Amino acid sequence: MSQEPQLPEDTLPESTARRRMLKAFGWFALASAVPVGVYEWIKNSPGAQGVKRPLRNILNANETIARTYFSNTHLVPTYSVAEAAKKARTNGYDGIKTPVPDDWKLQIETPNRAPLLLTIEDVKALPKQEMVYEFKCVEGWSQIQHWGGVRLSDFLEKYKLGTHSGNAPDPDNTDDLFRYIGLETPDKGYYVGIDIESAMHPQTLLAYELNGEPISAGHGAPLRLIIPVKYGVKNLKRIGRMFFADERPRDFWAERGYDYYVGL
Ligand SMILES: Nc1nc2c(c(=O)[nH]1)N[C@H]1C(S)=C(S)[C@@H](COP(=O)(O)O)O[C@H]1N2
Ligand SMILES: [Mo]
Repeated sequence: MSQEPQLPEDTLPESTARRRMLKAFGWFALASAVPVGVYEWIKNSPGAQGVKRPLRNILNANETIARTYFSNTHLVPTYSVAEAAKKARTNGYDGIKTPVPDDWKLQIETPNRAPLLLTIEDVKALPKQEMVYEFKCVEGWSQIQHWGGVRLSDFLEKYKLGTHSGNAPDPDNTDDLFRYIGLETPDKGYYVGIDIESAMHPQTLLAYELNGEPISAGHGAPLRLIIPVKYGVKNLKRIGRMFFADERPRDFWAERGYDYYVGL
């Protein structure tokens, strides 16, 4: 994920000085490249195309820069809504073979804290993000799709989740974050573990809309994970339970031989 600066071998300073240089380069790269990338993403995102577009762009860009948790946050390319597939492909029904429970709630568990039960309205209370990107399945197909939901990082901030301290996550204190988020369907028939770097990526969404409509049962109603830095397998449909851990949560396809991280 991270790009190493290219230094000619014969000009390498002695090791301490080199480490300092690399560190300085890292901060420079973060200061210049990341905010521009994030800004481009916001600017090109369909959700920003309202009446107040210029103002929203500025607000969103500032907000996003302030909430960039990790320096190696590369953004996946985004597209216009017109480029999205009119009918999204469906694949994988583990954990979603029964009807969506009428009394669905998002169950959230953190070690040493009382569990939290949230409704879909609690999720929708956060700023809505729309994103058109290329969804990729390890089975060899991909499709440009249009999703809507809330940023997982915004959600964790609002409900003060994902930290050992019980405070809202803080981009300046990433050591406070649990290392993994586990997600399971309500019946536990499908489950994934997500590394915190990928979970806090600004394009990772708790999605409740596909093509501007509530997500259908087959695509993961009422709420699913959309995580563009991972292959389809990690994009769990019908989230029932979310939990935080420093040990890798169990993972359906990792248990069946796939790489645990399946990153793009
Ligand atoms: N609950 C659940 N989520 C799942 C799966 C599954 O079998 N069950 N399959 C995964 C795989 S392999 C892919 S490619 C995507 C497909 O999402 P889609 O049906 O919306 O295209 O869902 C992922 N999430
Ligand atoms: Mo997949």
